[in-house]
Amino acid sequence: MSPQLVKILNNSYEAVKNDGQDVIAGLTKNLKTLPPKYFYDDYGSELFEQICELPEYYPTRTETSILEQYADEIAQITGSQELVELGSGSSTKTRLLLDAYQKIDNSFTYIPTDVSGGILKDSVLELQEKYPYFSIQGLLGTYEETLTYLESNPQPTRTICFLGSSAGNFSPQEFDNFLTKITRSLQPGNHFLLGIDLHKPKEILEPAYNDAQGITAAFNLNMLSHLNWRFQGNFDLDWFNHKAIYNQAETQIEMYLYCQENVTFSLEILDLKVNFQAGESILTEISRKFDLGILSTQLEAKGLKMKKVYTDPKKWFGLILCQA
Ligand code: AVJ
Repeated sequence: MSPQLVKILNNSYEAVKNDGQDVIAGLTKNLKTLPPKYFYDDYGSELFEQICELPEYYPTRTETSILEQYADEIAQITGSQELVELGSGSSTKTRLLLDAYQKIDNSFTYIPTDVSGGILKDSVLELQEKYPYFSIQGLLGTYEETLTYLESNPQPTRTICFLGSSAGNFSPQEFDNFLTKITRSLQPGNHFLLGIDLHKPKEILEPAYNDAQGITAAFNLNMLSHLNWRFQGNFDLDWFNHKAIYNQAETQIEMYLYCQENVTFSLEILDLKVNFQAGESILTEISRKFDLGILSTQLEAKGLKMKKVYTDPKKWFGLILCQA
């Protein structure tokens, strides 16, 4: 058993002081935006788990099928004694990797990391029962905080995995910065396993983000509830509508919350008032769809050598194994 189930990375003075500055920056822009990390309070993480089960939402299912086929090979190639997962959520798919590593070696450390404390603690407890010989240490914090921590705690056989195409939330510039931080968190020989969503027709993409049951809509709107409790806000969710569109030119899904009235809301803790015109929107998420060729050039440029690319028969999703 690890001494601490979950180590809290985001309670330093700097982290607390900076909390919400990104909300202020996003909501005071001409075209309003909010960072996707605010989807994931405990309820939002639960809604995301439900999204993963939706008939229209193909990514989780497709990535799982790839992992079912190749987890053993990935465990063998990497031979890692430590697996760090960024944005681990419930760690459901990761169990396929953990099972594979368990076949090789019991002295193994799994480090799930997330911004949502509830789901992280629950999954650490569950995993400790399922993998009694593993050492399991949760890290609560943002990607930034986690990668900074990892950089100062190097490990000779580390693998960092980043599944589910969460990398699709980054703008190209943010993705570039993120990859720089990944390489700093890896020693030469360490591995990086990246799951990414690939190009596909709009007719598949748009329903995946506008599901018939309205779970994605609830997930999108929940960001405003999260801001309400976190920053003492008074957003009225009834004024907002969810809509996701596929931007063909940028090859990305864009998720919006449209405000239907002229209204003003405030976030007391941030000392912020926000005016909306009827029809004005907030961009809450981009979900980029990748091209394997372009991505491989980008990874290699960062010193991440592509060792294997796994995909499904329809080439809807990719799992890239790189070595630093
Ligand atoms: C967790 C960022 C990979 O972009 O598909 C799912 C989030 N948003 N449905 C995605 C999401 C709406 C998801 N990622």
